[in-house]
Amino acid sequence: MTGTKLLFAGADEYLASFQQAAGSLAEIELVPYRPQLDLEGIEYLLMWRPVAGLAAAMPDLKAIFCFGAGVERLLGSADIPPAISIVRMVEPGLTQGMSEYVLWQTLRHHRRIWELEEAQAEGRWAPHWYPAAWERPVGILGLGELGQAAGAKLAEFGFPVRGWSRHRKGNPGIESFAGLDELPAFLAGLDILICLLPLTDATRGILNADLFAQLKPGASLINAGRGSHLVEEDLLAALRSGQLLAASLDVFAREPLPGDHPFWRHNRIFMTPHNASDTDPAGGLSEIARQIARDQAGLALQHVADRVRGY
Ligand code: NDP
Ligand code: OXD
Repeated sequence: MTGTKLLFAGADEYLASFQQAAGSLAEIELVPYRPQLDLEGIEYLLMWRPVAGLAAAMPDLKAIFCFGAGVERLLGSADIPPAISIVRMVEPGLTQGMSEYVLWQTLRHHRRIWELEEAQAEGRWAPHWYPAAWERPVGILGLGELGQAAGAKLAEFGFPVRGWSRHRKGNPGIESFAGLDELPAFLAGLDILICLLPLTDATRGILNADLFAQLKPGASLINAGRGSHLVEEDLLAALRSGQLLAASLDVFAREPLPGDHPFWRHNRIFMTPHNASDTDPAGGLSEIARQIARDQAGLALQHVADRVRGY
């Protein structure tokens, strides 16, 4: 018996690892996309950046599975018919990777690791002081799949953790703030702010001067949501004034970040090239197989992006 066809329309560099993972999954037959392929009968598509015209050219398409958790590009693609479900990626490897990134960067800011690295580079023995974790309130903008998991890890490490979302949450160890009305109370006195929001009309540019001014002076920013959450000039100004001490950025308005961008040479901006976390091919395909089985059993797909709310 052959598995259900899943058209792979992702970047070539990911194809081999997904093919390898699909090899041990009887439920799925991964079909690499190429022009002139007969698309008839293929009901499911795996995609990250929209391939122009592809969804509309698939007569039997039922759902698009996004490689990643952020679906703003697919939602913004005018040529994906509205009847096609767009499914966000939720899988353990992606969640674990983001928790690792958040913990790694939070500890970098909590312990001001760069001061030790600079001292070592200069051959200086320079022990330094840092507060206890429980004296460092950490806030997570976006308390969804990734924010809740990362928040739980930070709480385990003893940080007082706050989370901001549209709807109130009840996660143990995470103080929940909901909606714009509660944003000032969420921000007040934060030492470290982490952005794990989806990019929507409501969240674009949210990391701006007005928001930075509401944090504790000398706070740090960690952005792993999307580059367009950040107003770049406001970050540079807040670092100059000392309102922000440092920032970790994984995502950028333009990716790859142009070589002449001032972020590259800033000694308080720590960058990673949009790989805070990646979908694990085996975990991602197992999740897709599970969802396809639901669909074939007449059950609703899960984690379907809502076109109106934008995530
Ligand atoms: P979810 O959809 O599970 O969670 C999104 C969270 O944001 C929810 O808590 C939601 O609130 C909240 N939210 C959305 N809009 C608003 C708003 N206007 N005001 C307040 N809260 C809001 O997404 P994930 O956790 O799976 O992923 C989050 C994002 O992380 C992705 O969209 C992507 O941009 C980014 N990402 C980055 C990666 C990287 O490597 N850098 C890897 C993976 C994801 P509510 O719960 O009330 O709906
Ligand atoms: C994602 C990402 O959205 O990798 O999953 O950014």
